[in-house]
Amino acid sequence: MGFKKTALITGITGQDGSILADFLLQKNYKIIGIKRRSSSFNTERINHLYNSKILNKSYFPFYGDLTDTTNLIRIIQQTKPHEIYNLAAQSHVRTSFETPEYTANADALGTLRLLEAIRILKLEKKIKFYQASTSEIFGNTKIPQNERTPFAPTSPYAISKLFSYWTVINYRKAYNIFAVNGILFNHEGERRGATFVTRKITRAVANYFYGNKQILYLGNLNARRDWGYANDYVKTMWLMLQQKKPSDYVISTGVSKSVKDFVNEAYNCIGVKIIWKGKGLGEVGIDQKTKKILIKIDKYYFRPTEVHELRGDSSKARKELKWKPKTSFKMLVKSMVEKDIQKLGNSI
Ligand code: NAP
Ligand code: G4F
Repeated sequence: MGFKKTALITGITGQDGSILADFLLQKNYKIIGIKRRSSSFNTERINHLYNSKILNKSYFPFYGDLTDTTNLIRIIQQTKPHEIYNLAAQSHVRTSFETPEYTANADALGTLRLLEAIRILKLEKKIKFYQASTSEIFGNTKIPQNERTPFAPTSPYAISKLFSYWTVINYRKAYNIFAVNGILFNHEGERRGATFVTRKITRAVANYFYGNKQILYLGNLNARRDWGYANDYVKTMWLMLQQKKPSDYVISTGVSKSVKDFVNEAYNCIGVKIIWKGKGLGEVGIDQKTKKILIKIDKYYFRPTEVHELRGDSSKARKELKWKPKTSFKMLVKSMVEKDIQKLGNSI
């Protein structure tokens, strides 16, 4: 089978890696995926690719880890990809406060290791490099944030990602590598990890739909995020690598909503109106009809330092990449809730 190009995806078992793989397979790419060894299955999102390996021989998995330099060099040497998408990361902000050293090792040094591997193998002119940067690097700065906004990271995760951001720019300037940062704002979807707030909420709604009365415990309800749809966003990763010149881009919807807005919208999808009572740690969300308490606050989910609001200005991407998001907040929430209802329905 004549492949157009070969793409190496780190983090292929994650939300974005799996969606990007689907996208690139449709573009006739050969996919090299790096996955970690795990004691339990971590390939739920990419199991369908194993079939494409058998049918089309287009997906080739390798065991690897961003903390293991020799393994990264070997995989790149062996596979010689045209494009590398570095999506692997310890991507949970709250967890990064508990595992700061590991987070820095994977999220900061991991990027450096990949870029050094390109240099060591003398592939600077042959490989284009995409780095999964994040709106978290802005921290609590003026809204809306764009490519010119100063950075103020407020977590070990964001600090590690900012190290990677600058490393990409340095390697681009110093060694002429086509390397770019996609500064993506929060993007969610049916494959979102269950510990991120959106999926945590849509799974709770699905449970309630089937009569499970378990209470949903959340942290800061007032944080605001610019939530887009992951399936709209992965295309921009590819677009950035198809430009004539490497450059960094903010990808966002331009609309921010609070965690409480997300909860209201998600329960609304199953015809439940939430009313809020109390304040601070005592605030509760109640089903207006049944008067049952559905949501409570648990201080465990608060972060030592919080980013209060993220809202992106993606004018540069809209103009230069000719991209805009297709999915509204309402459509995103509906799609996630419906998928969780379907999934749970299949399992009971
Ligand atoms: P995700 O679902 O948490 O996926 C992370 C991926 O990285 C998983 O495949 C995970 O493997 C892998 N991984 C973690 N540590 C690793 C290591 N040391 N070595 C190799 N692989 C490792 O994250 P996502 O939402 O798809 O996000 C993709 C990337 O974009 C991440 O870098 C994230 O920080 C960044 N980002 C995400 C968003 C967002 O809103 N989703 C926004 C901006 C930036 P396992 O499956 O084995 O855990
Ligand atoms: O869903 P979250 O954990 O996502 P967060 O922290 O914004 O990070 C995500 O987006 C970043 C892009 O800006 C990515 F770089 C990163 O990898 C990840 O994908 O939390 C969203 C908000 C926060 O303000 C958090 O404090 O929701 C608040 N929240 C309230 N209750 C909660 C909870 N977050 C989680 N995870 N769990 C809760 O119970």
